[in-house]
Amino acid sequence: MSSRVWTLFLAAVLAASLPVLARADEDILGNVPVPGDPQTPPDLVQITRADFGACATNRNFDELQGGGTICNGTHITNQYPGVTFSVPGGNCVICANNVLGGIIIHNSDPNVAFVQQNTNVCSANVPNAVATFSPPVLQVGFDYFTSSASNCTLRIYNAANQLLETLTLVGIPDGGFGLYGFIGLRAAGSIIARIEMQSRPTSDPNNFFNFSMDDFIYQVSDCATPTSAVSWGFLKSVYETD
Ligand SMILES: [Ca+2]
Ligand SMILES: [Ca+2]
Repeated sequence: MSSRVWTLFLAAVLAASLPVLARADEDILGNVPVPGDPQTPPDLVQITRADFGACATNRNFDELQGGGTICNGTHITNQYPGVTFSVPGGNCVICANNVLGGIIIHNSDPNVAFVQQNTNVCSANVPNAVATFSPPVLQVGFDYFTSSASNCTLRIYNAANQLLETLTLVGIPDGGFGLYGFIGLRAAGSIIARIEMQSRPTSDPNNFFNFSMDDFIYQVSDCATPTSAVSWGFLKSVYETD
């Protein structure tokens, strides 16, 4: 290797190892807002599945009748108290899918929730799947399974339909199909009334891709811990005989 080539090589290695500076248009989570997505304070906090407590509700979709990619399995809509799922704007649906669930590795089997967003399976490229909470929740998240070179976006709205936060992540290889990861956000209070879920190819932000989600988890508020007085009251009620 000549000295000039060696110098260029070292410069390339150095450039690759330099920290990436935050862009001015990044929010506090390091996400670059999508054009047209206003960022309304206050920002929410990115969380992992470990940040959910024992009182959280997890929907694994595994009790539903699973089907194939054309959504001949159960359509996921209003089966669950507290949360309603929909795909506004066309005939795209969310459905229990055990074919994809069998191919994908990092999901709870048999089913994933397959989210139609693309004209290869439904009528229109629709931008969002929606989950609406009643009552509003403190935090929400889910495992996502996208095509390769695609991302997953989670948008949070309050009951006044104000956009509170947008988080976009790219997963890591699932090994069975595409990319997977967990995406979740926590608010300062129980104000999350609606979320939008979306996957786009990283090369074309104006297109939308079908994706899957699983183990959709939400928590209305911080989980209460029993006090000693409650425990004592419970013990008394159990042991008192007079
Ligand atoms: Ca699987
Ligand atoms: Ca599942």
